Amino acid sequence: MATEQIIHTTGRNNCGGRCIIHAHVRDGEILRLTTDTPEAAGEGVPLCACARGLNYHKTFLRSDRLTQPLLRTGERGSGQFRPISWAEAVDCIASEWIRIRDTYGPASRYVNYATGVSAAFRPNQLAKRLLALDGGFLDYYNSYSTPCIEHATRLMYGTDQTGSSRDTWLRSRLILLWGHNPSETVFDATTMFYLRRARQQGTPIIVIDPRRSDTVRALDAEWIPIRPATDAALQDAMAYVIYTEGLHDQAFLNRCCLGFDPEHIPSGADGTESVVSYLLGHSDGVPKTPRWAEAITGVPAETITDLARRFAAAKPAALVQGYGAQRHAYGEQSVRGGILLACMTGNVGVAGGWASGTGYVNRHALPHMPFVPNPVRAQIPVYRWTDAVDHGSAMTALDGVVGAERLDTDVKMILNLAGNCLVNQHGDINRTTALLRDTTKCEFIVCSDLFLTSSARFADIVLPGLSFLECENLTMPWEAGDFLGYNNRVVDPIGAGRFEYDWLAEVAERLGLREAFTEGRDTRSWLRWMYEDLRRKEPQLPPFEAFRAQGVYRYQGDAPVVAFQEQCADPECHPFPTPSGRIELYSPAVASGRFSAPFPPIPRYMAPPEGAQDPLRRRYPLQLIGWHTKRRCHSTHDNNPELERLDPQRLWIHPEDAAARGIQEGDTVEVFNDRGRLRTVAHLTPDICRGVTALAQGSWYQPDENGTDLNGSINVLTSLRPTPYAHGNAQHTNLVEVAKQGSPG
Ligand SMILES: Nc1nc2c(c(=O)[nH]1)N[C@H]1C(S)=C(S)[C@@H](COP(=O)(O)OP(=O)(O)OC[C@H]3O[C@@H](n4cnc5c(=O)[nH]c(N)nc54)[C@H](O)[C@@H]3O)O[C@H]1N2
Ligand SMILES: Nc1nc2c(c(=O)[nH]1)N[C@H]1C(S)=C(S)[C@@H](COP(=O)(O)OP(=O)(O)OC[C@H]3O[C@@H](n4cnc5c(=O)[nH]c(N)nc54)[C@H](O)[C@@H]3O)O[C@H]1N2
Ligand SMILES: [Mo]
Repeated sequence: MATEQIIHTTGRNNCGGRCIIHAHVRDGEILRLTTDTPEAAGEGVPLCACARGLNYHKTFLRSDRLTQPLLRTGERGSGQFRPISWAEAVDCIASEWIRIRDTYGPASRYVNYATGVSAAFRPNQLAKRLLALDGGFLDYYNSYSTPCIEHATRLMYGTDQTGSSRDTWLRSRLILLWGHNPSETVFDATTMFYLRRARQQGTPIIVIDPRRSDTVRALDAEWIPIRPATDAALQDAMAYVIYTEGLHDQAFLNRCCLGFDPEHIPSGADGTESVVSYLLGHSDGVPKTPRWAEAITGVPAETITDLARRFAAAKPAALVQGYGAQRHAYGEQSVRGGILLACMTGNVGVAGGWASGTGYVNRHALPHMPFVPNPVRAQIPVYRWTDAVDHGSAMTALDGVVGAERLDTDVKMILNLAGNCLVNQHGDINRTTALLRDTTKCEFIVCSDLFLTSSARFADIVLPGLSFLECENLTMPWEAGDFLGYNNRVVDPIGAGRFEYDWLAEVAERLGLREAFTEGRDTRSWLRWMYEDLRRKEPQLPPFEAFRAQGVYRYQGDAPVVAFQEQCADPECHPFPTPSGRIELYSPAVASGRFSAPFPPIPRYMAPPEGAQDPLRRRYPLQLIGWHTKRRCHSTHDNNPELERLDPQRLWIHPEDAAARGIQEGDTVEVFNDRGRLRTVAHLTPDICRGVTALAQGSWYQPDENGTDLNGSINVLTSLRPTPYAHGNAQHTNLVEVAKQGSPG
């Protein structure tokens, strides 16, 4: 019998982890996957895989894998295809590519957001490279992850590098995790490592979330339940308590911030718009007291007062934001409110404090391909790609178009490579699929994936890709992970699957661009090229072959980082990179800007559409949020039944809301609003606020003949309404009704 061999590799889907995987292989078969250990990590943070990581082979090496290229034969979306050869597929792609370019112009071509291969050599980026060489394409800005938190952070600090290294939490006296569930939604290896340590040494941790999340349990934390999309009201009331009780750091606000009180409002602006005037009610007659906020948030006034006092008194204290509270209508405002509280308590620029906002810290450069400029300058916000298909040529700056006054064409070709945002992960699936079904709108769609996903079903050509176990790549963790990984090939490719680079090179050949596209390199030589390029900036990296054999490199000897130390100490000599050089609590740019919905110059609560206070609640009384479950990475792993046990797909509903509807634990229920309807199982739990329901995002869309989704796929209920400033996705802001299956409704 052949001996067991261990191949070192790392994950590359879009969970922040990018964990270390040791594949135990014999005779070309994977026996099992193991992962990092504290012993192997030595002084460093262990990069351990979770249940998903240890089940990768059971997700990816399955019999439902796509094995050959497919050409659509039925209506678009019908799922009817016939197998074709790679040569036919490449010919068809090249001829449609040229036809659409020559008929509608290069800007009619679009590469969809896709994170299935979140590595340095990335299918969607490679497609953009080829399109840029061929006259250009319509690009996007933003992500589905962080549009509001990034825009709001940059608005106030002028940069998104607001993070300190996570080891500084060991100096915090109090940690607030705001809309953040890192025990389940993995951001990186370091976050939970340091939160656990902080907790072990006795630091109180408070989680603010509509659900009692895994993080509350894992860290034995306090839980403050809050109605979704009302965070800014809680923040306003905390700010009110801190200010009226004199607990704020006036010296810091005077030195570093713009617009806290009427004295620090820029000249020419209306003094009644300062933060203090708003909090005290000078502008609208409503003081933002804890009682006022209780009615909106559902958090008792006493709890709010107590939280404000504790946060202001514990110096230093860290208010750490996840992305859950910003994936909402007016999601920008919950971010700005968190930053305001960090400033008011002087926790910026302090080890153990936290500037709030994005919290990014990039200590090391990332590997990347050479940059090819895109001749098309216009860009759209990513969440508005469906608008660009429907009526692109009517879109202007008011719709978030940048780089041009307006678009000059609709989108006519979409390449959707290693992603499920064409259907499953985008909002309002019923509207999106109706649009995609119309072949006079978007004329040509190519999808490359491992499975016939709901997105792939809407393609004209479906191509079989290769999973990370079958090909090589360079992997980077999210910002705070401080390591570089390598995908080593573990098993042979399945069927006729190919890595996207190889067929894109053949399309390039048909366009007369092979040499320009490949620069004569194959995948391995590009990976080596990127690595050597990086090594010039990061000389501590080992030689390529040694790195490849290890599968991972952990950076050594990094000093702790504290964001904004210099700026806070002396903002005259070290201004913040904002127009005023100060932290802009009040934004002159916003005050003079134009937005598609009201957007105020200061952090403050705005009642959002489909929020807790929307009169639409008379018809759809329950708020519905999604979250990122441990059971999946977005939609990836949904077809792996072994992981279903970890967190079965079901609707969280409060027992009182369930009783009012005659619903019991385990009942099949229908969840619906004007956009769609889905079926799932009810889970009655006091671990969610009354009036609120929750359903993990990412379940595979499986409609019946009436269009009711049978698999609990939340995006049949979500809206495409963009947020006012970032034009971001508010996929957690929804109003719905729930009924027991079979009951009227
Ligand atoms: N297991 C797993 N980990 C992942 C991913 C995954 O798919 N699976 N995806 C990765 C990616 S790409 C991303 S962008 C991140 C996502 O990271 P996040 O966006 O932070 O994750 P979410 O689960 O959407 O939200 C975090 C928490 O916010 C809560 N929340 C929702 N609405 C509100 C609100 O209005 N107010 C407050 N205070 N809390 C609210 C949710 O209940 C949830 O517990 O996770 C990454 N990590
Ligand atoms: N309602 C709601 N919707 C959301 C979110 C939410 O919180 N709520 N979160 C949003 C966020 S933060 C994000 S980042 C997006 C993520 O959305 P996507 O980027 O679409 O992520 P996945 O759903 O994981 O889709 C990845 C696809 O790539 C495929 N794949 C995996 N590995 C490979 C490979 O090696 N090669 C190829 N060719 N294919 C591969 C998988 O089968 C899967 O179909 O979803 C967004 N959608
Ligand atoms: Mo994301």
